[in-house]
Amino acid sequence: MADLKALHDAILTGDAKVAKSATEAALGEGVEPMALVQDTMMPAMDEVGKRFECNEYFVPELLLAARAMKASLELIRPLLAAGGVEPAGRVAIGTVKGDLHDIGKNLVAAMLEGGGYEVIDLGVNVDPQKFVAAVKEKNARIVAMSALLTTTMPAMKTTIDALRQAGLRDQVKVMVGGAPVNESYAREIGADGFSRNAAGAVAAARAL
Ligand code: B12
Repeated sequence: MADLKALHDAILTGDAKVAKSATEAALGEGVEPMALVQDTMMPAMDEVGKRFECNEYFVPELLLAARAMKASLELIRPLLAAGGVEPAGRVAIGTVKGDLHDIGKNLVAAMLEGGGYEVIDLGVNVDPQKFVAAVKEKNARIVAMSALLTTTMPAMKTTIDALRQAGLRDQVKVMVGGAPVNESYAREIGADGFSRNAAGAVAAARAL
């Protein structure tokens, strides 16, 4: 049976090597890639966050855990993206200005690719004008923004305002997400869609 606890603990302790081998083993045994992310890896990251909150972990431990999570996701991403069929539209995705968290954003990007979307990944710390440029120059039909910090959530609204000022708000749908973001905040800032997780992001994009 797949040793999911080994994967969980490898992320928790920031052991990228074990995270990778445990992921390979679990996938080899037929564990569903998305189930691995949601039932094993995300809970490990949540535990990392809790330890950080109570000063048991500090930034170096966060970085190590993120590295282990990424090592595992490198194996999972292509599997998520492999399901794609016909191009469903072009999405410009990025983590908003001031924010460097990209694990969730990368997962959402992979799921959207798997859902048939062409994804333009603008990276992290994305200036509102860069989102505007992606809509103008690359003709993105959906802008997807991620924020993991309460202090960077307002940058989502700033970006929506920038799209409006550029006269582009009517030709693009805006989708937001990230741990501190919820449905009512999405509505409050004038976004068109929200999802709590990567799996729901595809459904949210379709609904738009
Ligand atoms: C790993 C991590 C880091 C890593 C990030 C590495 C990387 N490359 O991403 C590093 C070490 C860089 C980091 C730095 C910091 N971090 Co940090 N970090 C985390 C941690 C532990 C995990 C985040 C993560 O990757 N989760 C796993 C992914 C898969 O989940 P997710 O991002 O939530 O994404 C899912 C959904 O939210 C959703 N989603 C995400 N984006 C989008 C977008 C769309 C469009 C949609 C539809 C859905 C969607 O789908 C995803 C998949 O299901 C969290 C704690 C936590 N549990 O969230 C703290 C946390 C977010 N960090 C925190 C803090 C405070 C910081 C620092 C300020 C610490 C410091 N003192 O320097 C810095 C800020 C740096 C910056 N300017 O961004 C706090 C934020 C508190 C707050 N209320 O704002 C948290 C909550 C920890 C805590 N409990 O205190 N961090």
